[in-house]
Amino acid sequence: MSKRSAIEAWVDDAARRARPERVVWCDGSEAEKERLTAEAVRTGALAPLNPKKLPGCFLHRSPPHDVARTEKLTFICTPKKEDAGPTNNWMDPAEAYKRVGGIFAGSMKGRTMYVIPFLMGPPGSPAARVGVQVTDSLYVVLNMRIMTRMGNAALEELSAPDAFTRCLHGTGDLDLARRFICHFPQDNAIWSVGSGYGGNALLGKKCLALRIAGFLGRSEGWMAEHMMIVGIEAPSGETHYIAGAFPSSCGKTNLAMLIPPAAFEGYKVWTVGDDIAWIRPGADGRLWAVNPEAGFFGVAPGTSRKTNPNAMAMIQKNTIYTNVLKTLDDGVWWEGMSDPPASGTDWQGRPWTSASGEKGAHPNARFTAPAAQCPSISKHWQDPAGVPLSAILFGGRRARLAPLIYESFDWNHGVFVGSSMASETTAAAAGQVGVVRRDPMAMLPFCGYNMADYFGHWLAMGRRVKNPPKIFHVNWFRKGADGAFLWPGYGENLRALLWALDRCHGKGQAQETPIGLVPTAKALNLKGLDLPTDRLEALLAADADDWRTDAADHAQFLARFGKRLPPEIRRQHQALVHRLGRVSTPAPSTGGAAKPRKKGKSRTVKN
Ligand code: GTP
Ligand code: SPV
Ligand code: MN
Repeated sequence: MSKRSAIEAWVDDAARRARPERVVWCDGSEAEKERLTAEAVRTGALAPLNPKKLPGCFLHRSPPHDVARTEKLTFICTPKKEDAGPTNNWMDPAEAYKRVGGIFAGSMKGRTMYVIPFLMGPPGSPAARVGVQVTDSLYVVLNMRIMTRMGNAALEELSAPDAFTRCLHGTGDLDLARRFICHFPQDNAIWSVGSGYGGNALLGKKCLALRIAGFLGRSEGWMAEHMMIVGIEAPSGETHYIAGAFPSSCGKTNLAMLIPPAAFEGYKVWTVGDDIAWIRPGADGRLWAVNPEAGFFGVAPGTSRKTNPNAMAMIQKNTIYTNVLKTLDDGVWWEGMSDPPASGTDWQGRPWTSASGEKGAHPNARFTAPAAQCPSISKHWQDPAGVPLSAILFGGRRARLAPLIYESFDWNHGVFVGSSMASETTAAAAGQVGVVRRDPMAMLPFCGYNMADYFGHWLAMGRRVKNPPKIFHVNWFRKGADGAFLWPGYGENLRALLWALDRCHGKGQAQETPIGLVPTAKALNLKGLDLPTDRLEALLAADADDWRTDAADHAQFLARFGKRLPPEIRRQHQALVHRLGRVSTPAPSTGGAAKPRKKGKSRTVKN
């Protein structure tokens, strides 16, 4: 069997189903990009932008009901429902193939089916994985070209004829009643119909690199995480790497590209990845991370020369903009980028004025840009071995409760902290925005199997490595009584990262509290930052009553997993309740209630 024959057979099968007028194999070349871009402009999938201001940049406008991931229509189709777990939508595989197959059948009549071989992970890396996606969307092809290594480069990496993830995508009619994003981990396959948007349609990203990869990683001993990866270079020239899991639209891209505040001269920050990390144990007993992607599909609103200058520099050329405002001179604009232009064309293609009070860009408007264009890109971003992790961060948007940063007591406690994550929902997914929901490890929408088993896998990984990274929790989004953010965020977040790295190196003062180790007021380097003492105190506070309430809610969440929840997570929960000094609720599931204890006196601990 030739290397390509299994792919060819699968593509033939897809074509027999969708019945396109023609099938075009993508090779990933520059000439092909030019040709497909011209075609996309001709058919209206892309609008040209000002070639002087934004060379090689184009604008795409999605239909208004296809502007975010649709989690309600995303399914894990394992033979047994319990293997998808209580936090995933489940569909029987036979039913899913039938339903999605029915919608897909004949859906490309008169259209072109593009075949996209793609590689996730650096070429030559043992971590890299090949996928093949078919699609009838040029927008998808051109995004996949930026976000993955597409074309011949991928075929060359195929280790065995059958070793590819089958990614079937059809735009369909975009009707929500006929939209399904289905994952078949046991078949290494993804079938997605009815959406042309981001994570629903660029199947290498969340579908393959998180849901399918996570499933594979569990049996193969590695992890697929919704994490950015950043390197912090000290003035000494030493670089340490940190991975961070924050839910969608909660700051990964910005943290990965941060520019140190003026007071931190000599520090450099290197971007390895902004959304996904594949993590495996190294021979040195540490965890090593690679970024499987080749580009950034970043949130536009809030991105400015002040908040994220690296991203702004990155997106001045060869960038696809999705659902932003078009200015009168064919430039782009979004809320938070700069003072608004007087008028323009909004994300839905309607005339817009700044006086209208309407949003010019969709809150989930995005840019797609090649990683190589990022000024802070790390020289190791394509290193086949990845980078060694000193620390892992969990974080989210929490107006209350969580301090700016705290350290977990050890790996298992850190896994428990990850399981406790919660965050205000954002425009990255369809549905209500701003409501707090549990989102363990920022993976609630992306875990391809039972999340109880996922917690178990995290615990097992800790046992497997001698020098696991330290685990921290961060919150850049705490608000004061006036509703304003207490912390300036963005580049200033480096101050928290440096405390975390201090802790990794046996330095940095911490206060032991029931929730973990919180920096002492003096331990954070606040040089050059005008932060009143009471604000700092508010940022670092962990209110016991709030935490008891949260622990009760977390218990309810964990109870959903029943007996499948690893006992260690239950034990950690009981220990937290115990430390909080009063039992406010029964412990999750069958576990007995913890003994009440007097609140321990806080003490300052050295590493
Ligand atoms: P996904 O691509 O959806 O996974 O998101 P992400 O985690 O990469 O989020 P991103 O960095 O794009 O940030 C999302 C939004 O949060 C943007 O509007 C940012 O401007 C804003 N943001 C990022 N970091 C901070 C911060 O430190 N403080 C505040 N206040 N806002 C921030
Ligand atoms: C997210 O929603 O977390 C994203 C964008 O990074 S998407 O590719 O749509 O998943
Ligand atoms: Mn994401």
